[in-house]
Amino acid sequence: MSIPLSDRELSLRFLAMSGMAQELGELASRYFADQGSLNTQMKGAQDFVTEADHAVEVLFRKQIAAAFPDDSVMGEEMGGGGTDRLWIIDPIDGTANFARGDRQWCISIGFVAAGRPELGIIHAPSIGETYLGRRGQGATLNGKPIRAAETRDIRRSVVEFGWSTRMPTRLYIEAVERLYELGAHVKRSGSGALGLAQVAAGRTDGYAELHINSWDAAAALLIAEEAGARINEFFSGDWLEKGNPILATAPNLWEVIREASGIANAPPSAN
Ligand code: LIP
Repeated sequence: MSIPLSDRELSLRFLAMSGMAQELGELASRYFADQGSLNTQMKGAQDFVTEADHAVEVLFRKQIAAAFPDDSVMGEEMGGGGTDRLWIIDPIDGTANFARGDRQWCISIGFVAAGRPELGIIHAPSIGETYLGRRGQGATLNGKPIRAAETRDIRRSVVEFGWSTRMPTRLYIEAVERLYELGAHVKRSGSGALGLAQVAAGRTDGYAELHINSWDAAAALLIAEEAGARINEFFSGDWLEKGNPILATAPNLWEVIREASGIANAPPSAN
């Protein structure tokens, strides 16, 4: 049985996150600025990985080994596994954007203790935004408190619906059509973490995706919840290894968006 982290141990990690993300952001931004030399590979259709993804994750692992040697790391590019003190990183979320010089990308880092996220940071250096959240202590954007939107009318809403080849495109198109028929405006930015952060900041009224990976979502979903958004039970079943469907909405629009998206509140339990 693991010993629960003390408030002081969580605080030390929370205080360290911003500095670590800043250093990682400076490294990523150097690659981003040199698009002509950026080495980009394809993991599958519309699934990109660049040398920056790998370099940022390598540096993050060095940061954690130095600062918190007893903690574990799970990353999109190098894998890893769960203990009770687990860092989850997507080194570049929105890689397709990053690889084309589009500024909508970020570094997403979550910290999980006893199976649930306690801390999260979304650092987007190209757009000058850093989102932070700590369970029970709210969420901020560039140090200022943020809250989910109060929107009540779906015909005034903006909903982001993430897409990937991990799920049938037909299901995606049908869900998007249902939202448009209700009067919502539907968009997609290509970064699930930034999309969830927009819900936390009250700039959009929902983020939905039929499947998303743990490293994309762990930090941003905690931030959205701490900002007062309604979220589905993403952190259930085998979420860490297999991901889950995801939904985060402005509280007044939860039912109508959940219904139209086709995303159940409780994702499928572990297989
Ligand atoms: C992205 C996710 C997004 C999904 C994209 C892609 P990546 O992560 O943030 O939610 O729709 O297909 O998976 O690959 O840029 O780290």
